Amino acid sequence: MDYSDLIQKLLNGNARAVARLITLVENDIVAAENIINAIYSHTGNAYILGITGSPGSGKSTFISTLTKIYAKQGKKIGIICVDPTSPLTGGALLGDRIRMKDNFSLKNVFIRSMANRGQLGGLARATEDVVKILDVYGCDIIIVETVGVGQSEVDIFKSAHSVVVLLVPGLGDDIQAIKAGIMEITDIFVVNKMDLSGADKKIADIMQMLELRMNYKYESLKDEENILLKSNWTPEIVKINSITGENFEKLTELIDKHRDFLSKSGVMADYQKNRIKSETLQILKHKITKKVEGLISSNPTIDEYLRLVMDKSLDPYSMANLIIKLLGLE
Ligand SMILES: Nc1nc2c(ncn2[C@@H]2O[C@H](COP(=O)(O)OP(=O)(O)OP(=O)(O)O)[C@@H](O)[C@H]2O)c(=O)[nH]1
Ligand SMILES: [Mg+2]
Repeated sequence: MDYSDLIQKLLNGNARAVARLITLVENDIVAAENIINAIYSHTGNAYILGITGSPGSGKSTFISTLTKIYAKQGKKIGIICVDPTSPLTGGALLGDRIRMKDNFSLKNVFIRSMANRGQLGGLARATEDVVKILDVYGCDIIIVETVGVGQSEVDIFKSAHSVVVLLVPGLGDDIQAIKAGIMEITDIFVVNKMDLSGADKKIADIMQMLELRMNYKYESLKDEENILLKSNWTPEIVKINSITGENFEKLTELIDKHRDFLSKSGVMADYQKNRIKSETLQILKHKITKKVEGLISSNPTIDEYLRLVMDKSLDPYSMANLIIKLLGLE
């Protein structure tokens, strides 16, 4: 199919074309390939913010307040709500919230929800593509919000320039919950709901946790995931109130500070290389899996191997090695 008309509209800033293209890259990996191929040279202008926090920590409130600040500065904002656990959409609700508050116009704001509807090539792959479309659409800032914790989030955030994690006063559980994976890639810790008691205690807890982690995180992380850490960015901590907007000035300063850091320290190039590598790996995984699945489902040699494994004259590892040979991947 020819997407040049849609892509031209995208380049002209047509929001309906954005929505159509996003649906295409989400549902059709061949379309995704063609579309990304056509728009890739126009990408690279947006600043990508990854935002996460446990349920109820105030992500939606936070994003709507932050979005309004950026929109007031004349920026165009893209928001992608990624919820791997739910087929439901949070984007409509967020849109309502942003609209509701002060009758704010959504003219320069594009919101999209994504859930794991068995996205071909994975949710992280689809999210990467949506980010690129919003980038080409002309978004200055792209906010990627994820719900939940775990590897899927880490994968999704590999494309973010700055990662912001929301915590709330009280309960130590939220720190526990985000320990794995996300902690190491967090650039700014935000203690939301500073109006509640215990905000300063939470800041102290975060500092303590960071100190503990500093000691061994270098060994525990793979080299390529380590670039930002190695380059001496100490995660910042700030307390805010997302309802009133208190301390948001400080927060946006910290985001700018991290952005400056990335460009001035020369980390950006390494970072970009790392990002392309991990993205390509995702694509390769998908393509190779497809190839292998195709081969396994319709190949007499494989049937023969299967029989051998069933007879116990071959084991599954050896069979896998034979398949790798068959694919010429040795
Ligand atoms: N007191 C106080 N309440 C807040 C603040 N920010 C958000 N809230 C409230 O916290 C509740 C949850 O906020 P949401 O923005 O829906 O949180 P969320 O993280 O998006 O929640 P989920 O989408 O369910 O994961 C709402 O009742 C908000 O009004 C804050 O700074 N102070
Ligand atoms: Mg929410």
